[in-house]
Amino acid sequence: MELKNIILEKSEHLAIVTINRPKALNALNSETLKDLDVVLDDLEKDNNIYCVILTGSGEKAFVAGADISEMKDLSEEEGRNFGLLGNKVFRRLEKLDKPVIAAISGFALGGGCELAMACDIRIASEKAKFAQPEAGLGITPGFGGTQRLPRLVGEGKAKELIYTCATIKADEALSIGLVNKVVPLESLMDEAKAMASLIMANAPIAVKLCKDAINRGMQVDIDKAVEIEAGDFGKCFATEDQKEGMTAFMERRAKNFSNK
Ligand code: DAK
Repeated sequence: MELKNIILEKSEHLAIVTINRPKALNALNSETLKDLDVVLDDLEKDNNIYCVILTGSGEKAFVAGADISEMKDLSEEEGRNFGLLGNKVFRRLEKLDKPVIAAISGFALGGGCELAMACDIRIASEKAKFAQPEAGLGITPGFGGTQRLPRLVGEGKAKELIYTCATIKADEALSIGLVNKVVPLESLMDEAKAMASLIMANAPIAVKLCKDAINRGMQVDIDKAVEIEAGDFGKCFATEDQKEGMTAFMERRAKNFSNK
């Protein structure tokens, strides 16, 4: 697997994916999106990985958006292809059968904010800044911003942010529910790893099915959503980890999950 703009590291059950184009503040060009696609192929197949942290290299930016220098002269067809590639990759990330924590050091703008929103959980440093500046560039958010932002922060706030292109700081992002937690920059990765450890202490298949139930259930009405939940709940009873989790509770001993 040869990656040009992404570093993939694995340690025990944790994978850390770092977008690594610091000279362009980690802006997403098509090369980087293709790298991410390859990384997702790998993570999808790797049953030994239970949780993923997605971050940007350097302290200044998580991702400063889609690459404006690449987008500037796109034709309509090229623009559509770029958008299709980005949307395909973001959707794969959102549906990955492992939880993904975005660790956001600095700028998360445009496609960067959208990438963070395609993750399950967002932890921001106190220096992080968020915006959807697309309307100021003559475009609409194209990697899911018009859809995921209102689902996360509500329609009114999403419209305000998208129409005004306002940049907000980490504390405001926390207050509107765009991020889960704000931490000092120095402890960003430690905090992300600590949250990953809490997640990885639980039964991986159950966590995966929780993600599936939440993601699919949020897109349908409540009657269908509880059917989805019941289906995923049922699947747990075909796992060894359900027996182990409940037996360990009854026997008052530590559980030992096997991801089976
Ligand atoms: N693209 C390309 N290069 C970028 C970049 C970006 N988004 N952001 C920064 N850079 C580059 C700068 O050009 C500069 O490169 P050099 O000049 O050194 O070669 C380097 O990174 C450092 O940036 P600055 O010199 O500008 O650093 P400052 O500290 O002065 O400013 C900044 C930092 C983050 C405030 C500023 O760089 C900035 O405003 N960047 C652009 C932020 C932005 O507008 N992002 C949103 C991009 S639009 C679509 C799908 C998705 C999208 C669109 C369509 N389709 C469906 C087709 C998504 C669109 C976006 O994300």
